[in-house]
Amino acid sequence: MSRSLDAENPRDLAGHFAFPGVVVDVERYGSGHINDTYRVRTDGEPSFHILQRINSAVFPRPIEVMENFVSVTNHLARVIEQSGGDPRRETLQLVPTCEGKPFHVDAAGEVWRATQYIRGARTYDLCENPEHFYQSGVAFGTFQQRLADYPAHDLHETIPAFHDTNARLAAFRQVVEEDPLGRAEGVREEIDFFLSRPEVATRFGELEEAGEVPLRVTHNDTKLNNVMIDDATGRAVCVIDLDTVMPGLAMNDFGDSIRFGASTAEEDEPDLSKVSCSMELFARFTEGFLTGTAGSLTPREVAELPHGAKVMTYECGMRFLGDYLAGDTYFKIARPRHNLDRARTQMTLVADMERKWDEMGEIVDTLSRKN
Ligand code: ADP
Ligand code: GN1
Ligand code: MG
Repeated sequence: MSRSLDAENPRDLAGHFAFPGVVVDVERYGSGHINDTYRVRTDGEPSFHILQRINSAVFPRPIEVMENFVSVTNHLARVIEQSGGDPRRETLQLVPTCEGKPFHVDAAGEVWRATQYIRGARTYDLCENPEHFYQSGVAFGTFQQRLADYPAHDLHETIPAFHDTNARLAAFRQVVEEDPLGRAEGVREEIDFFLSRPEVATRFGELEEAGEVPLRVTHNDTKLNNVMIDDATGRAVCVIDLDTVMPGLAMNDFGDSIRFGASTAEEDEPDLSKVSCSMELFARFTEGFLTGTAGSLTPREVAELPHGAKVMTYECGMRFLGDYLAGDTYFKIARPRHNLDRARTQMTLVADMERKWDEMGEIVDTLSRKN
């Protein structure tokens, strides 16, 4: 993604934050598609820290992102403390700047923040252990619970209409029509895959409008690699990547987790024969999510969970393909056609879910009776 030139490099930038000790090194970190993430090492205690530049092309008002971040993490810290947990490990917390501010604005106007590094834990781009996925379900469900009494109207909408799938379809139609790089001709089949399923795009907007499902404060980016899993215990420690915490639908948080974590291959796997939606992983996550949300979902929300998986996978695939057509301006890419590979895995998953539809419904139904 093109960016304005840095006036300062990440190492110099680290000097603006009140880390303990002197900065020893700064390295690129993680595999997120959006922000620039660095791990900073200092000679103090603790020695590791996370430094991030908020992607201003994706988040046009990064200061609002930071306002949300501060109030959501303060709220989470209070709730975690009240329930006897450790807020220093179970929620992200900001490391302030040397001037005591929550973020630093560099000479190019880019917004940087630092958080404590969650030690002894890691994120996974592919589920290696079904127990981890179960744990992530508990964590994302609990996350929703912990924010259940948060005043939603106080939150900024950091990306307007983020999971308005129908608006995403409209944007997709437009980029197909404009076809700025002439790439559409080579991917007709992929384009038709999304255009031929408009009912997937409209489903949740209609339910929401009819008042059949409630708006809640949700995470909205519930990939497995947005939850830290403890190396020693295999338990989920902390939900991260809070930039899209906004009012949203429970089914979307459920579904985004499934599209990423229940896949038998990584999101950008070029060999589609490796890609399918594992029913074992689907069931494990469902169990975790229902445990974490602890009876707070309405029967309609529970019944819509399989649709959540399909809608989110469809939406994400369409976003990847739209970005490929637009010239890869949104998601970071590491190779040509990277976004096309990502779009194809999502299509493969949608088609596989369509084949396994009855089974998905039965799993949710059975597990919801148990919980
Ligand atoms: P993006 O929005 O680009 O996905 P994330 O906030 O998810 O950025 O960070 C990218 C990766 O960096 C995460 O997947 C995780 O591996 C790592 N990471 C982020 N925050 C922390 C943290 N506080 N402690 C340890 N690792 C982190
Ligand atoms: C982005 O930031 P990251 O990598 O966790 C994207 C999500 C997509 C995801 C696809 C703000 O998530 O919406 O589902 O990539 N985040 C934003 O992997 O657009
Ligand atoms: Mg992330």
